Amino acid sequence: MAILDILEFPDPRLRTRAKPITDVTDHTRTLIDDMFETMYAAPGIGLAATQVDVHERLLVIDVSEDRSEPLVFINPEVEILDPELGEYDEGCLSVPGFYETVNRPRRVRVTALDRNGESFTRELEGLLAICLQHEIDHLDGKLFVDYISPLKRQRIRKKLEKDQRRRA
Ligand code: QAP
Ligand code: CO
Repeated sequence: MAILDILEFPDPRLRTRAKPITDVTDHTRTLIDDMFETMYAAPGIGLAATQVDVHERLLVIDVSEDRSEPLVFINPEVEILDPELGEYDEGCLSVPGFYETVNRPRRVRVTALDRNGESFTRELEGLLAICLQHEIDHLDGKLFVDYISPLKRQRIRKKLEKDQRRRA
């Protein structure tokens, strides 16, 4: 297993649109294991392949208190079940140190492949529904900061660029 490097905003690679996975192979499963290790180490509740510079439609989530419910979604497709929006203070491993309120549909149905390439469908609500939509956004090159005001986004970009220069 390996801890992977996480791309940080405003890295242009985070804007890449990920491609569907045609075959779920041992290579895919190794990536999944590395993504969980990376997410748990961070620590985070969700990680999309885009964030580790792999542009395939794959994401992992664990919103459980005791980190015991790893969920894998490959080629996820989401359907909004309830147009009602809920607000949540979202963060992101690619935007470290910043949290902003984002509104998203509260209830969704997702169809995806699991780590064995088997299709499944689940109805989600609460933090899991929010997190799934946040991670699918990554696969489409979108970040939660795209939903906030340009002024706030600019402020976050400047601060992170400064941190990144300091570390370089
Ligand atoms: C996405 O985010 C998410 O700023 C997952 O310094 C978050 O795991 C979806 C993290 C909230 C919905 C609601 C963020 C860790 C982790 C930071 C994460 C940080 C360290 C973020
Ligand atoms: Co994120």
